[in-house]
Amino acid sequence: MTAFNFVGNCSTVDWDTLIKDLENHVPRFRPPTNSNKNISKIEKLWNEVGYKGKLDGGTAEWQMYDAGKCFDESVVDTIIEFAEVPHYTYAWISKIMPGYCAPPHFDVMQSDKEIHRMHVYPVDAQMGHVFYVGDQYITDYKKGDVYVWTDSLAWHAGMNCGLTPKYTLNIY
Ligand SMILES: O=C(O)CCC(=O)C(=O)O
Ligand SMILES: [Fe+2]
Repeated sequence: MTAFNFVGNCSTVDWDTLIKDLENHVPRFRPPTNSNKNISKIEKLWNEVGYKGKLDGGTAEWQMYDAGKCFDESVVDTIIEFAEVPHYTYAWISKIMPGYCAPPHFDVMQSDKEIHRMHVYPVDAQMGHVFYVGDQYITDYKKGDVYVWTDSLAWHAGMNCGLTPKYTLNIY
């Protein structure tokens, strides 16, 4: 069984404009600093093995641009229609700057509906942009490529050891 399946390339979204326009919005920054006492089990694991958030002088940082706030939700509607998925609950574009990562984790999302976990690449594959789900990696992809995950709770991580910002559209 594979961790995710390729649905196809969705070229009806203006990906270049979407990414460029994110610069006019303020993202949420993750993870919070370690001095926050309510750290999760996963953040404890990160600390144990040596990851540190950027605010604590480390290399873990990813930014989240939420659909409906930082970009138009119609983009997500286009994707789920393209993938023949009935609904979504959450969607954001993650951005990881060169030298930073989203350490291994799984996302537990609160929803009364079934979660259809997907990810979409808004930019063609670039040198040093790493993303894995379970034991599966994709290195050769085009902007607009849509993937549906087999297990919405799969472990995954992203790392940017390249020279340009790394973007992913995450849908739940
Ligand atoms: O952008 C990435 O590589 C990972 C982002 C991610 O896992 C998340 O936002 O939950
Ligand atoms: Fe995630």
